[in-house]
Amino acid sequence: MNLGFVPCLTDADLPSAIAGQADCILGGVRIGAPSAGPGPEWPQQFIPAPLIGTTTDSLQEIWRCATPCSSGRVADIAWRRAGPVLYGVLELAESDFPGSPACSPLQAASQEAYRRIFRLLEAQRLPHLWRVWNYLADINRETHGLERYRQFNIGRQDAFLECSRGATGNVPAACAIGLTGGPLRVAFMAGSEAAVALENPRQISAYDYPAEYGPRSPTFSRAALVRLARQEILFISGTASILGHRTMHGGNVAAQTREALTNVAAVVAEANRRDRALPYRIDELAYRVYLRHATDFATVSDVLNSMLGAAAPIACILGDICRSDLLVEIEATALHNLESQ
Ligand code: 3EB
Repeated sequence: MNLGFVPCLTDADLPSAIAGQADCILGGVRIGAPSAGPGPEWPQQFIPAPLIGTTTDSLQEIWRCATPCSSGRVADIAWRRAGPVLYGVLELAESDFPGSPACSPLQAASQEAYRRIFRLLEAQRLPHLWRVWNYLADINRETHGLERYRQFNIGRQDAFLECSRGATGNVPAACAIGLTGGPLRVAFMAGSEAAVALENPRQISAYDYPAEYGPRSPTFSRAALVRLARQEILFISGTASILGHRTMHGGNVAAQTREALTNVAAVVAEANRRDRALPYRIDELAYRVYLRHATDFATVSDVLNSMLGAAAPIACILGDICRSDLLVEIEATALHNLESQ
């Protein structure tokens, strides 16, 4: 089993990346405009958020393997599997969840989404959730007396606890980004082997955030390092301008970008502490950068270029960050082939 990871593909690039072997695409994402024709046959998360700073109106990312995948659809999850690795996509409309005074529709939908994912993983005997990509409408809006991101955190944590997974320590890498509307959209990667969960020495673990950020802490680790037979994946979670548990540089997007990238570098250093043979470099990662304001693009782009060089593949996306005072969030992924390097 050999995986390939191809970020930042335009529609024109896609055919050569697929190389006529669509049954070998484990899954992926499409960011920006919807596809002109029918969607692909692999599980694809669609993120209907504008791309910034590019003339292309959509970008895709794919995870590929060398042999055809098995696939299925259960409980609204579209999934594909290649041996010990599974990629899945799920969308749940909040309107399908009536909620109650004690539990908002978003909280209920979030809990149900994770419950369904955990059930699938048990059924597939691939119990280890490595990375989750969460997108939800109006993430900073307050309803039911609580910001929607905080509602999501309650539902997510309840599902981890209900499914006996624990909500601290060895939890997946993740991101949680706000869009202007639409269902709760969750994509995930999971496998037969546990990932090594990494934390950032510059930050308090998110699962230990104090109550000022909501009644339940978010359930994610700063990064997940996945060891496969001949490969390794580094998933770096959404990373922002947070030191300890506090937002830094309110209102200063250049300083927030520098702080967030310094946090990414600190997480990369943590990965390298456990992985002596083949160090990761911040200029080799594939990035998604979320901006709250499209008008900040030039400023953010200058900082990214000066810290990463101009060659790094970066998708810049208009999206809301889960704290109102955060202007930018950065996530990154890398795949290493252990033998060929
Ligand atoms: C932070 O560090 C910024 O709730 O899954 C980053 C990555 C953030 C993941 C999540 C939230 C999440 O707290 C926000």
